[in-house]
Amino acid sequence: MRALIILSWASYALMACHELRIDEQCFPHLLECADSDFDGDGVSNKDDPFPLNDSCTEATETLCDGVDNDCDGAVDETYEEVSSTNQRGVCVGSVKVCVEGAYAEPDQSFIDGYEAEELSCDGEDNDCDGEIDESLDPPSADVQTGICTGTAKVCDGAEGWIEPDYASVDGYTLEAEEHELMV
Ligand SMILES: [Ca+2]
Ligand SMILES: [Ca+2]
Ligand SMILES: [Ca+2]
Ligand SMILES: [Ca+2]
Repeated sequence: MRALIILSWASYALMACHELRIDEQCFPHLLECADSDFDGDGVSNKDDPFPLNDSCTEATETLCDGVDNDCDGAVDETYEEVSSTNQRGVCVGSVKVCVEGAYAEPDQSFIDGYEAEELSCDGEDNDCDGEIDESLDPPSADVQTGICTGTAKVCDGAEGWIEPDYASVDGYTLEAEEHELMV
């Protein structure tokens, strides 16, 4: 009989806590119950969306820990964003991914404008190494005659590839250009 009474009291207490959580009210005679932690998961009853289940601690999952914290059947389907290690160039703002319960660096190939090796003349640091438009292989300039043979275009950042300053080519003269264009 005594066991039955204790069991009944516990059931009442649990039910009361459940009601307290739903109603978000704090009745004086339930304060002790609200601050208890029946399932021992470290979250007090009043803050625990599942006060009787120690693996369900969140109303909406935020932890990347391999556990279905909100008991909706999906593990780590949402989690708190953590910045990825490389925050340079087009990688600025990229975040880590959650893989098997642990944060991991993202696959950078999915980042807009990312290049494993910088290839684009676009004013962007595409390979996220801290340098913009470095070590590019420029295409040939439009004029490939006379002393201008072999000249290459110049990277002008966001403007892209532009013609070189032909006047800076050794031996260049306006007459030479006119002559070459007439040939
Ligand atoms: Ca979940
Ligand atoms: Ca989780
Ligand atoms: Ca770069
Ligand atoms: Ca670039």
